[in-house]
Amino acid sequence: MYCLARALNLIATNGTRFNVQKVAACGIHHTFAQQGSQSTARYEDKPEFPGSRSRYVHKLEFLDPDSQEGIPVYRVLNREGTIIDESQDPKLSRAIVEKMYHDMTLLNTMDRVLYESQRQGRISFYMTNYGEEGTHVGSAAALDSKDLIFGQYREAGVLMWRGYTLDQFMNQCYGNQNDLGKGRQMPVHYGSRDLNFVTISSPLATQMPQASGAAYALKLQQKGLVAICFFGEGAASEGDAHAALNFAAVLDCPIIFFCRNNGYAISTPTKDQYRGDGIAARGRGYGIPTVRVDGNDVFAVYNATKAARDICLTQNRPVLIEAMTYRIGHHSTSDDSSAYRSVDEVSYWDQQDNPITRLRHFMVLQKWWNDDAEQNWKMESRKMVMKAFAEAEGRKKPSPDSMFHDVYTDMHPSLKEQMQAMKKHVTEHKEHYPLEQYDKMT
Ligand SMILES: Cc1ncc(C[n+]2csc(CCOP(=O)(O)OP(=O)(O)O)c2C)c(N)n1
Ligand SMILES: [Mg+2]
Repeated sequence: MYCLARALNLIATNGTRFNVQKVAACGIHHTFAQQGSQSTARYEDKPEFPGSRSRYVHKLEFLDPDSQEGIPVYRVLNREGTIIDESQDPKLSRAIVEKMYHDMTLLNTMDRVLYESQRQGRISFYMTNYGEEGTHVGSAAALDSKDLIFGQYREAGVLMWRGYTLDQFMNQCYGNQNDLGKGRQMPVHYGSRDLNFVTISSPLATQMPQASGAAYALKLQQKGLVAICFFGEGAASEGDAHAALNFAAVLDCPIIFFCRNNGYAISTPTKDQYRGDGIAARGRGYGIPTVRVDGNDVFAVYNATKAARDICLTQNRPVLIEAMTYRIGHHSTSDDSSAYRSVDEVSYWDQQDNPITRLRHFMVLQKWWNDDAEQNWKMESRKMVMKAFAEAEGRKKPSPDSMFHDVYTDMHPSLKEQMQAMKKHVTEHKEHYPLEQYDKMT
């Protein structure tokens, strides 16, 4: 009734030149469609539906994603290590580039040792990062060290860049008394309050809505910081991924969603995961600025992350980066990827499109690196890894009663009772427990 009255009022005051747009917004525009060709044309110009921001068309056409070209892949370095377009050179100092290379290769060496140690039954589980080193180091290098990081699990290089030490990696994987997580997590579930890296959660996409919420908090605090959320293309199929992306977009949160598209979710190849143009194609649907980069090009990842961070802070909105890469290792030590992909496929990425090799080519061209440097670094880095490994293995496990701590600020009486019962039992039957491997009970 209100709309009709308003429309009639407009007719009374303007004759046939009434404000059609306003009337149409009330939902009764059909009543006036015949009032004159001039006004009909005007109000049919633009759909007025809530949330609509396009135009009317008069030809029936479906949007066919298959007829559109895929989103391009941004790249700075070619496979031979040459910068393709000088204007895209991030102009990083020799020290920074050397740190990038050191971290990428150190990660590789650490992976090899820890993978083998799981195979020998010394730790329970491990996940390697082979092939994805460029996505880790390129993104981490472009962040402020106070930016808050939410990882999935295959981002050890990000932590390494931040300063998580070999000792800390090893202590966590061994769950020993020096582990920051006090031995309460599976291996590779790292976390560090000091380094602003939120502890890894196994259930896929757990970190995504948490990261959006944290980014919202960062926005309210106005400290000039962003959150970055790493996730795999497989995790992007979770409902939580949708919630995270949509909330961040609608609430204008300063967050970088960094998707590592490595071709597989365990044994499921991308062609069986989605029908569209990868994860980047979803950015438009959420209204999020998006870029797809060559994840095996550490400079491209660096430039994209740096620019994404600027967008987050200057425009107060999320950005989506899809970094294309390849998981060269098995999914984890619980997986044998030879059951679902060929050796040739894996060795192609390892030999022909490897992020470490590409960066090394660049450094050699700059005369910053050579075979001698490579040999020396290989020996030195392996020594560092083996030292940390041996020390972590030799350390005791946390005391058995430590598992009762940190649940409540003041221990709940029922929990206290359970702790006493456990202590009594273990003390009375100590011949069945390898207590010498554990820190003393309090
Ligand atoms: C909710 C949930 N479902 C299933 C799993 C088992 N799972 C662990 S990793 C993984 C694949 C994830 O693939 P992707 O996100 O692409 O990461 P990638 O391992 O390739 O780095 C699956 C299915 C899980 N951890 N959580
Ligand atoms: Mg994957």
